[in-house]
Amino acid sequence: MRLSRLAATLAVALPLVTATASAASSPAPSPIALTSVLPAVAEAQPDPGNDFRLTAGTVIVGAGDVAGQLAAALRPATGFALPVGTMPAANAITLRLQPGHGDEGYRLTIRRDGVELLATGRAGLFNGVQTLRQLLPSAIEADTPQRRKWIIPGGTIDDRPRYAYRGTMLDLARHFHTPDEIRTHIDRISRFKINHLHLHLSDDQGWRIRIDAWPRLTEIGGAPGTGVGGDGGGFLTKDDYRGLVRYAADRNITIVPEIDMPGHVNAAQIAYPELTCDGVAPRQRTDMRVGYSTLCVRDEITYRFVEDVIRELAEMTPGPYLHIGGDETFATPHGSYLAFQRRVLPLVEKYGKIPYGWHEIGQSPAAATSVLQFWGRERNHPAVATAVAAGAKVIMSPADHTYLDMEYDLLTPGGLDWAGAIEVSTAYGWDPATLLPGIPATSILGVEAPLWSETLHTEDDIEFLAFPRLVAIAELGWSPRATHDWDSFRARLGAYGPRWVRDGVRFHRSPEIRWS
Ligand code: TNX
Repeated sequence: MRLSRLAATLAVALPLVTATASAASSPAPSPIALTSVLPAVAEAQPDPGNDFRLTAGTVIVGAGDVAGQLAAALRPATGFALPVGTMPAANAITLRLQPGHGDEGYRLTIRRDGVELLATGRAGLFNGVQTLRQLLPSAIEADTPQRRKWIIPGGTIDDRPRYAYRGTMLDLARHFHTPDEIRTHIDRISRFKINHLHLHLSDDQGWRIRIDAWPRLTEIGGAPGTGVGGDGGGFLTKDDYRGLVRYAADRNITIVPEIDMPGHVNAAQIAYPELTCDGVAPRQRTDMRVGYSTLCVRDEITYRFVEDVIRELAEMTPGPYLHIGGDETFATPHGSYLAFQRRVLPLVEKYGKIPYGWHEIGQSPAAATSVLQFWGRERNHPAVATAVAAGAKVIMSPADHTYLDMEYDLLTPGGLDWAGAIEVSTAYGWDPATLLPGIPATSILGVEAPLWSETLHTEDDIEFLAFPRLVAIAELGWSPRATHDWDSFRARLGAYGPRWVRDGVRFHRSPEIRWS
């Protein structure tokens, strides 16, 4: 009942782009506008009256696995067979590779006689399919008159990303989340063309990835009771991790592993007291304080440990980046921090990966070939500017706009508040290109929204804090600057609500949005 009322509201509230089409002609116009997609598409040319209607006879044509993914996504809702073939056909959605659409871009042409999706590669096809899914009504429109169902609005979309890197982070250290929960999260985020998932795999409380050369890291650091407040615990086996890498890749997402060092290492030092300068194991810590632990920068064993960890992580990570943390090292003297980075950043390159770290690594001259993740709230950052001038690249994660673990407001449950309350308009209201003065556009790889897990326990907690704010960050990262418009964004977001309801996503019903 409630669902069908939502659906009815959705159909009425959305602008009827095809309203001018002849009412007498069949099919009836789509209730969805070509421009309603999240994140906003780069270019759209509606062609009212040229809508495509998906029917029991529609076929999907395409050689690769994305055609199968599209069919699998549409079958449950429509109840149609949607066979997948490789021979050209009528009444078809055709996926085809064609050069000229960029690494992740695509062209989608929707006409009465068929739909064609063109892309240079698999990533573009995947992105085009996400767009196509949003152009179909959501399955909850059960009482919509049959003739209005499964209509895709006519026209052409030419779309491509503003930035190559559009990420989010999940902290597995403060509260562990199982591979199943991570897969569900991957499903959710991939709908919005997020293409990197950064996993924060170690911290003071726990160590969450198996390292064969140092097995006690997970035997002790991944034991029950190693979450914040003595909760939970757990870790990923190498098979778990490799499985997640593949699952993510199928959804155009690259996993970015992080081991945080030289600070945030209390769990590692309990497992291996030789990683402290005095050789004494520290006590277990499951509180939320930061900045008190440090590796022993002058000891050679530290670098044997770090190299083993980097080598084993690099071996199971096909993606280009390996994140070595580097934040909040209040227990590491400045000179020691620089000495540490001088040895560790090149180790990442030795194993074929691009060194990536929180922006503090920018203090090191060795960071010139690294990627800095800017998480600050200040807007003038000389060390970041110097590193960028020397060649470093930047990913923008300003805490006061992108931190998904900040509370929405004083009333919503969960989240911290040190970077302020972040409602949807705050997450949306900034520009990665101009946030830091003096950083040239060519040095910015993209955006990432981190989700630290101090206050997260369940999958619902993840979803509540991530959605809808992550979609705001996805749009800043994907859509051209010229399309950014709060009123347009909030209207499209409001119309998306019923899809999250259908998918069982417990999103924050922000009072800033008029939800359908
Ligand atoms: C700061 S931002 C941290 C994390 C905490 C987070 C909580 C950053 C690089 N470090 O250690 O989990 O705040 O919001």
